[in-house]
Amino acid sequence: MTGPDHRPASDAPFLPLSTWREYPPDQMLARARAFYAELSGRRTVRQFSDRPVPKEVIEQCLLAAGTAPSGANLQPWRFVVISDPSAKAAIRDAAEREEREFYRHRAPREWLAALAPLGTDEHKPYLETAPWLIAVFGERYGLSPAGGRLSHYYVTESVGIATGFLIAALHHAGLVTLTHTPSPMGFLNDLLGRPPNEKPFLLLVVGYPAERAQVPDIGRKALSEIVSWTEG
Ligand code: IYR
Repeated sequence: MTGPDHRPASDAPFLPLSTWREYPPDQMLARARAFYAELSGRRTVRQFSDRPVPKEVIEQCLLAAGTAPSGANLQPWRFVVISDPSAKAAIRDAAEREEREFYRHRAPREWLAALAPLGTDEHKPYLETAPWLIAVFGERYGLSPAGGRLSHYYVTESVGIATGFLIAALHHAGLVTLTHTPSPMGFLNDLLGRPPNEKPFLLLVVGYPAERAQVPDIGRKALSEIVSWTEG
C-alpha cells in the first residue's frame, strides 16, 4: 500500500475517508458492466402518462442530485419541483410560445435538420400531462445573510453534473425524463418567483411513459468514437 499523498495544509477540519470501499477486480468489472447496462436502458421520452408518482421518490432522487461535486462545494443548484396543474399549464403556455418562435423563425435550418430524427416540435403537451416538472436553476452567485453577493465557481459545470445525477437517479428509480430546454428560459424566473441570481438551466419532465410510448430509432456512438486513449 502506498502511504498518504500530499495532504493540503489547512486549518479546516478533515475526517477519515469512510465511505469508499474496494472491490476485487472481477467484481469491479461486473459492477461497471451492470451500471452501464442500467444507464444504457435510459431513453428520453416525449409521451408521458398522467399516473401519479410519489413525492418521496422525487425527494430521494433530488437528494442524489445534491451529492454532486461542485465548485468550492458551494452547491450552486436550486431545484423547483412543480406538480400544481395551473403552474404546469402556465409553464406549458410560456414554453410553447418560445418554442413556436424557435421552430418557425429562430432556428437555423441546420439546427432543425439535426432535430429531425427526434421528431420534436413546438407542441409540449407533456408539460401538463406528466406529474412532475423539475426546473433546475444555477445560482450565478450566492447571497450573504446581509444581502451581499458571494462568488460561485463553475456554476454550469456543477449544475450540469447534478442534473446528470438527477436524471440517472430518476431512471434508476424506474421513471422516465425529458430534458427540455426552451430558449430563452427567463419566463421560469417570472412564473416560479425565482430571484435574479438564479439562472434557469433546464426543465426536467418526470413521470411514467405513456402506454405504447415510442422513442426515436437513434443510437449511441461506439466507444471508439467517443474515447481516445493515450497509453504509455
Ligand atoms: N428546445 C427545443 C428544441 C430542441 C433542441 C435540442 I439541441 C434538442 O435536443 C431537442 C429539442 C425543444 O425542446 O423542442
